[in-house]
Amino acid sequence: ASAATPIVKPLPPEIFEVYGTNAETRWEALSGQGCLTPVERFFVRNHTATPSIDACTWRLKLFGTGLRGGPVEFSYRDLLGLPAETITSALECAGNGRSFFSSQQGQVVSGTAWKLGAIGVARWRGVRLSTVLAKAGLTRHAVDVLPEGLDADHVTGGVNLGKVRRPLPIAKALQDVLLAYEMNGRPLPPDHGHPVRLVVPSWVGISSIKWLGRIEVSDTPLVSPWNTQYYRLLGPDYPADGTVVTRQVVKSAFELPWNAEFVAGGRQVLRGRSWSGNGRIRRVEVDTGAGWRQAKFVGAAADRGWQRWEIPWRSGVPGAHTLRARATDITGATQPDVTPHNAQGYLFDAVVRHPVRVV
Ligand code: MTE
Ligand code: MO
Repeated sequence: ASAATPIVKPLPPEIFEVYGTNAETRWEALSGQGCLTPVERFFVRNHTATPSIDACTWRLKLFGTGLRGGPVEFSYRDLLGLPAETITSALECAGNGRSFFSSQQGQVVSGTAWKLGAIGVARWRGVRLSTVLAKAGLTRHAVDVLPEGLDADHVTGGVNLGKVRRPLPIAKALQDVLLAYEMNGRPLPPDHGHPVRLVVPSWVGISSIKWLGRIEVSDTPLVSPWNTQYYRLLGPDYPADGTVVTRQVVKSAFELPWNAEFVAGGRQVLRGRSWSGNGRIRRVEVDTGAGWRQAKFVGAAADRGWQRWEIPWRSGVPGAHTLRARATDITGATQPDVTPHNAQGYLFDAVVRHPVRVV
């Protein structure tokens, strides 16, 4: 792919909002969709551009001090021959909701100004990372793995940070991480990591390395700019070198455009979705201007996906109105009114004020 087309799939403006090499899903484009995000509507976050990789010549190489022997390689066919597993899991950028630090809290943050569309939920099929690690000769002394992408080096501010890569503690690597080769029942599409990507459930999107090429397995802790410089909570409220970002937080969104229009006095049903890296959603409340009311769940609760919900609303007098949704997950974590500031704008979990117009 050339620099002019960093994303391969079509990006219709009614479905995506595009920022350079990244595209977020418009929430109104999920209205009427089921619990999975179709590939054609799934957000894309590319540090550079989507590479074109031939599954027939592709190899995954594992190496490092956490393995008993030398490097081990797997072909695409090798992976297809190993026991497969299918999971439903959300994939969400750590910076999803970042624009609200500025628009709701008046705070300065760096990074892509996502609204709430840097999330999707898919069915992922592949091989457990634990299976591949065991086959490669994992020792008891391994502490970290470092998956690395085959896309171009990431160059920022004149500095080459090398291949996109981020260490994962061995405990998480062995728990529920998948080497995925299918998304929603089809081979993984180019923009989402063809032929094989990592899917790290409940953790921030940067963990789920696309276009996987190599995995270092180490008996000493590993670092990369994506866990030292980026994807840390930095600022006065945090330790001097920040806190590493891992698990996702609880969020909610309405399946409505910004400034959606409603007819005065009309009766309608408002729909939305809530999700959390801590597990299933327990309760969702909605405020349309007259206090919090409990929303009704639609469909089964998903541990690693999202909870769809709906609530009736009789729109009032003409003018500007604000809709708010607030979710609580199984751990009791509830969306706060304000997210503590961090310089790079990660993990925004505060209740979002969604503007609508009654006409
Ligand atoms: N992996 C590689 N190799 N290169 C990337 O640019 N972006 C990461 C992650 N994996 C990235 C990557 C980030 S920041 C996110 S949020 C997710 O992929 C996005 O996955 P998607 O584009 O399939 O939605
Ligand atoms: Mo991300």
